[in-house]
Amino acid sequence: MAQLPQAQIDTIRETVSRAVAEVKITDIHTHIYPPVFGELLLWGVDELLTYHYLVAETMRYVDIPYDRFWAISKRSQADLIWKTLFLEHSPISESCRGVLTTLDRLGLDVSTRNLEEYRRFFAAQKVEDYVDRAFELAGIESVVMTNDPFDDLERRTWLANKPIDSRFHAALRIDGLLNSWDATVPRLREWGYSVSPDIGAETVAEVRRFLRDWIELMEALYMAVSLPPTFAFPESSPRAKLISECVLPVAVETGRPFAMMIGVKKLTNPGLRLAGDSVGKSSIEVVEYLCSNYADARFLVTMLARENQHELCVTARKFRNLHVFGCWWFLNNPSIIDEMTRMRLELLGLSVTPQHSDARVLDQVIYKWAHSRAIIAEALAGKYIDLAASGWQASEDEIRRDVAALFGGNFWTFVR
Ligand code: FIX
Ligand code: ZN
Repeated sequence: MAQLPQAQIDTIRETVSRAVAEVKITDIHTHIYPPVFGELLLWGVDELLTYHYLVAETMRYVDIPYDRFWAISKRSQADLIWKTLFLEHSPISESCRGVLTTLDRLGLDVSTRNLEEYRRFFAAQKVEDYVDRAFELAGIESVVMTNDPFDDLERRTWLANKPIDSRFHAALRIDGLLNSWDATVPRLREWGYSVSPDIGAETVAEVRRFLRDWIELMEALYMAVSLPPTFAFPESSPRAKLISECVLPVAVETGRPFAMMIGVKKLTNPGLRLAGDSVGKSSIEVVEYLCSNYADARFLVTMLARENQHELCVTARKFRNLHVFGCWWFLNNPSIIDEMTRMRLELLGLSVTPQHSDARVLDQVIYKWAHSRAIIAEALAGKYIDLAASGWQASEDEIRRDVAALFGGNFWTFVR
């Protein structure tokens, strides 16, 4: 294998990083909303600072009782987090760095460390214009939301049939249905679905009706659920029965994939609320079983444990109805994004969606994509350089084609 001249290596690296820097992204999993959803859309510096990732990191330094922390205003929480993580310690963690990348990309002077100055900037923004600005800075074409019909505020907005910004696609989130069935039965009844806890034939039909109704109302691209490391299938449980009798039949009937986000231990430390969730290694056999026994259904899968990543890639090599996506949550860190992306490119080629932002605050799309683009570009460039060393020269158009597939094209092909 010939050693490539450095100039050629540099050219390939530049071509790939330009293609990755310029591609318009479809962000396939987020928790952001268009302004029409009101307070569900979080944005601005105080929301950035009180992101649950930063709450978890702050609580490692401060011994304030959790309840007292949650009782103070968001502004005071942000003050404490800024003081603790940015002023009393260097903000080197990925989540801290993310806040600074965002402020910098917005043109704010990070060197002043002047939180009040940053607050004045955000106070002057009009949310509709700010959505445009954030999408532009992040290079986003559209996002897929996380839409929970069991959230009252969200539910009311959908039932009000307000026009939804077409850059925000919906995903029907059914954690409430699958992970807390008993608590969900009375709500479904309230909404006119005659269901009962024991999931008989009528309940199966009614749950299917519920899913169809909300897929249609939201024009949902997929159904999604987060699942614990202990998730088992098949299993004699309401969750397994609802998946096999309701979710998968409706998925096949409507052509909507079923997205499984597997490996979260909810509220390992309840005092930390959203920041209290943790991770556990999950069984890949469940994914294998579902993909092989429900060949007509399509599965979007991301797993939370680093230990599951290799076997997930190998499983995707066995099942074309499985699409692997994202470096989810505790994996959304540069060293792990790099590791996972290289492994996925080597095992799955370009048939993967390497990243999603999981943005909970609108502004986060700016830093999460700035950081991930750079890491993915570096891993990808290495592949084209290896190819060139064997004499296979990918053209700029071919590279742009491949990059477009990774940052949204594959997803649209899979969901359509
Ligand atoms: O289940 C999910 O969609 C998770 O992404 C969230 O629940 C989690 O809190 C989060 O924000 C991860 O980044
Ligand atoms: Zn999420």
